[in-house]
Amino acid sequence: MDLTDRIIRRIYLVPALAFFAASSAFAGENVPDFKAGWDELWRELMIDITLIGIVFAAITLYLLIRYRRRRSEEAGKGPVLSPLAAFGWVLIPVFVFMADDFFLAAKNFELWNSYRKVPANSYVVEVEGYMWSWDFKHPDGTIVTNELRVAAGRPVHVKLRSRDVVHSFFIPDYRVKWDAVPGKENYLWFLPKEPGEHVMTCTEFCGALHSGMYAKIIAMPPAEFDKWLAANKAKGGTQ
Ligand SMILES: [Cu+2]
Repeated sequence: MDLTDRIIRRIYLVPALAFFAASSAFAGENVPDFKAGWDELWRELMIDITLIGIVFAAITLYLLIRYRRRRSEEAGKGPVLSPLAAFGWVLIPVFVFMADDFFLAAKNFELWNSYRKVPANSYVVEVEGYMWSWDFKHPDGTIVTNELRVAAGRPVHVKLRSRDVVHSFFIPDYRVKWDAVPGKENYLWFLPKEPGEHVMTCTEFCGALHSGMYAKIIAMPPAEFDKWLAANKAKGGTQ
């Protein structure tokens, strides 16, 4: 298989793989998996720009060496292109690059749409950021600072506010991030698939203790979470 074949096969393979990845991510449950979608898109982007970069660099290098000036008095005598040929030499490489660009942009918008569409059965948490902590308010009124406990397997709808300056709510493991802006309610959602602990951190420089403005996201087995919520309510609802 020569190089052209490989490149062509890859061009056909990319949408096919992406389609299967997307359909399998949506098949198991109705909730899309941001981590898989985001990582897939990132990998795709890295592979594609590397491949395109190598091809373009190799062609440039070849032309530089092939048509270099060998003697100081040598005058160039490059081939004269017809207007149509010149147009083609510009248009074809641009088309190759842009086709990949549009493909990635389309995948990106598809993922983006699912980021903005909160699943109907989500657990709603009101989150308020302030210098330099996070308050998490559960539907029963419980407020916990710098720690959010949720039930694994159920999507979490975060309603996001700021008490003072611009903060940003970021859970790296779940690939979600959104700004908390004073005077405005923003939102995001994520799915804690498995029980476990994750870091949630402020990712907008917001003053001297910005680096200490982080919290724990603790995804618990649903039965344990219900117990925790009930016990917490019995204690008076705040921690
Ligand atoms: Cu902050």
